[in-house]
Amino acid sequence: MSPGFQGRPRSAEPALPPGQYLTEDFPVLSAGPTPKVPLETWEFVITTENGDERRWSWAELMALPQETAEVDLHCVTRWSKLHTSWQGISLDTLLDGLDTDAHFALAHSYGGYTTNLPLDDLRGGRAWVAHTYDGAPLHPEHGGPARLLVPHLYLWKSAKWVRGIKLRTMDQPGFWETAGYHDYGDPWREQRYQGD
Ligand SMILES: Nc1nc2c(c(=O)[nH]1)N[C@H]1C(S)=C(S)[C@@H](COP(=O)(O)O)O[C@H]1N2
Ligand SMILES: [Mo]
Repeated sequence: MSPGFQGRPRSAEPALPPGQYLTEDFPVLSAGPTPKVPLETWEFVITTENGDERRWSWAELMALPQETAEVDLHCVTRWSKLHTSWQGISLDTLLDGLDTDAHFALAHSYGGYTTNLPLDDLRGGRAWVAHTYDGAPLHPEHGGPARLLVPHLYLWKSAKWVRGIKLRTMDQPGFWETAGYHDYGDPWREQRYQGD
């Protein structure tokens, strides 16, 4: 058997989680209208389980170290988009030195959307507050001015128009999790719905 005998060599096939298909465009999935968030009043707040707050204005956030991330996106509605390019601030930077015993995080957005995830999943270079997509300011439909980007979980965990993160000792389900979607949402284990 020579490599490439059947055309495209296997190693060049994109790695997709089970049940996903590849898309080249960037679908918009929003549960409600796109909120208008002026940068002058925009802020991002991390609240610990004790009620302590860390708060950043837009200018303060942009003054933090910026990272570039090239990541694959996996939506629970079965589309995946590979090699997307983002810029933003690592959650490692935002959580650095924070005094907390919490194990859970509840992200909340302008407009009211929420989603929960283990605090550990926001650490380790795996999560960003992203404001730039493909070299341009993130389009409002996709979550601009800034969205959470947690690409190792299904995309509903990447809260658009993110406004803050509440650290919690108890796990509290968010919008889709309350509606029956999986608490964790690992695309590689196909954790779409509760019980998966
Ligand atoms: N604030 C907010 N964030 C959200 C959503 C939403 O409705 N509101 N939808 C989620 C879902 S289900 C998906 S698949 C992705 C879609 O992101 P996109 O519209 O940029 O493709 O955003 C997630 N983040
Ligand atoms: Mo979704």
